[in-house]
Amino acid sequence: MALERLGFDDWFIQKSAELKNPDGNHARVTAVDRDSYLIHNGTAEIRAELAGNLLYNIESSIDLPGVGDWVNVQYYDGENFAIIHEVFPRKSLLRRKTSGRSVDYQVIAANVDTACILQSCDANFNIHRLERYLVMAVDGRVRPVLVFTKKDLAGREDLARIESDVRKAGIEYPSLFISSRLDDGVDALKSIMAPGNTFCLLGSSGVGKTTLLNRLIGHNAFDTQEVREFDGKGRHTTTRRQLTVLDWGAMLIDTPGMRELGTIGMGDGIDGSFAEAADLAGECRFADCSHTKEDGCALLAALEDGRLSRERYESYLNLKAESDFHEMSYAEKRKKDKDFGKYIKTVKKQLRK
Ligand SMILES: Nc1nc2c(ncn2[C@@H]2O[C@H](COP(=O)(O)OP(=O)(O)OP(=O)(O)O)[C@@H](O)[C@H]2O)c(=O)[nH]1
Ligand SMILES: [Mg+2]
Ligand SMILES: [Zn+2]
Repeated sequence: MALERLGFDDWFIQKSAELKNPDGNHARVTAVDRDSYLIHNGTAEIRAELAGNLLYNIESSIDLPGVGDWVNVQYYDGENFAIIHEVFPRKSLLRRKTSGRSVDYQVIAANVDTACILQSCDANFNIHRLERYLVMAVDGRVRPVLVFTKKDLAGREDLARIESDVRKAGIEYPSLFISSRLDDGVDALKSIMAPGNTFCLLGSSGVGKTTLLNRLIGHNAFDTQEVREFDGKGRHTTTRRQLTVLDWGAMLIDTPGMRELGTIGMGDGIDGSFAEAADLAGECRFADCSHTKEDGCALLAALEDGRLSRERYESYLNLKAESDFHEMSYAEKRKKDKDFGKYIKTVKKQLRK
């Protein structure tokens, strides 16, 4: 299998010129499990680890290779093992705030063309969660597709409610209702999964990401587990991010279900997925309008005359506030890290004198 079949196109060929070693061995990261990696070079999947130098020079966990990244590697042990030396620039990136109080990003997957955002029709459907996933995708330059799973567990009214909630929220991305159990709607998804393109499954634990992957593979290649009886939540069965090349040539990344979906510094993603609200915000009289009380606020005017729904207005402001707040702390943290780096360098220099 040539590298092109794994998605290495003109864009990456061009970007390779920016690397420290443009002529290195290129490969794609296919699995990440803490500090151990798998890479594919078109011929074989090989175990890999990070070069000490790469680890030493990163400023943030976002700079670490993630599943889907293109990397430069050096082979050892007769091509049975590789060391990752460099990460290619990314065409697109799904990332999220690391969980807990730290303000940093974590790579979910890189160089993804389409994100399949899964919610199950029975219990998991939540319009605000959906909005967060959309922000994440749009912010990362990834095309979203909404996939509503476990159609077999939902009644006609449930499906109608989901459709109308999505419409009311002004969400216009393509959507599919499927049942992996009954193999219903899976072909429709398959038909949009073009060879050479990379897809990523996103969604809470238990919505049926891995079950869908197994369906597309044709057998139960990966573990799945019943959701919990008492609250219908998943059991966090999948623990590593993994890229599978499907037999018709499309690639699909399965991910562990996410507990938290913080949006730091995702202003672009928010403006992209709330385009009409963002356009209105551009028309406010004051550039620093808070859209809550000012005269000449275009958002408030649109809210008043019904062009913008209250739900949409509130989601937009909430996500913006969260994103801006974290952006500020993130910028501060980066600056501190940088200052600290400079300080270490000066100390080292002085020691050498
Ligand atoms: N009724 C029904 N159950 C399904 C369907 N798809 C998946 N399930 C069940 O939902 C449960 C959870 O599925 P998984 O595929 O493990 O969920 P996941 O999203 O991969 O979860 P994590 O790996 O924990 O993130 C399993 O018991 C599946 O059999 C479906 O279409 N219909
Ligand atoms: Mg899973
Ligand atoms: Zn305003």
